[in-house]
Amino acid sequence: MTLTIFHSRFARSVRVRWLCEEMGLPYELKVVPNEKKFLASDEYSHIHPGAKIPAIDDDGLILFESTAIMEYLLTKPGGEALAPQPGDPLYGPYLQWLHYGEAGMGMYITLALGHNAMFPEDKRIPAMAKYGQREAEQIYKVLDLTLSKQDYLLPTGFSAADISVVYMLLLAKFAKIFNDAPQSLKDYFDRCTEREAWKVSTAD
Ligand SMILES: N[C@@H](CCC(=O)N[C@@H](CS)C(=O)NCC(=O)O)C(=O)O
Repeated sequence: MTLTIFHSRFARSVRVRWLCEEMGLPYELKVVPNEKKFLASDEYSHIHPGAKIPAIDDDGLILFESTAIMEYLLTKPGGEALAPQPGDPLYGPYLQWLHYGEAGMGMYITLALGHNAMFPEDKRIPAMAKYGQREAEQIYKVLDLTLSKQDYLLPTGFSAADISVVYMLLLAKFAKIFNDAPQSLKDYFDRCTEREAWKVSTAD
């Protein structure tokens, strides 16, 4: 039984790896270049035809989309400690935050990342960067409503939802739009990234 994670440093595969580390789930890391040339190659397109990272190969079952992979892996032993189960009153809020990290936050923060930092200077569009930043400020308000009152997104403590959201806050840092975030979010980011599993998952 082998679980392979297709990973590149600081890519969304960090979420998957972090989760496996927290769950104590054994995995093999396949480090791939985060470059279109490789991602669109024949070698990788049978893993992710959309040319993105992450993907996993779980004993022959190939899956992509980081938060979907998380939901899938959380059904394995060790997952219950990091995810409320259906029937639990926190199941709904947990799903909300798990998906907010990618579906609700991803587009805007990625826009700011591209147009503030990642694209070559002559390809950056300031209006797009500003749009991403404005939306990120709204996102920060949403998160602050909860994180100014409790240490983690769920009142019961650290969960997989934090893995999803904290990863996106890392991209907000890379996008240079995290400096103005409320102190509650900065403290939250520091609290979650003190975890050994985070350190391992972002080391290489
Ligand atoms: N919604 C997808 C996004 C995947 C994604 O955009 N991954 C980035 C790395 S974090 C990527 O593969 N970028 C390479 C490219 O777009 O060429 C997920 O959560 O897995």
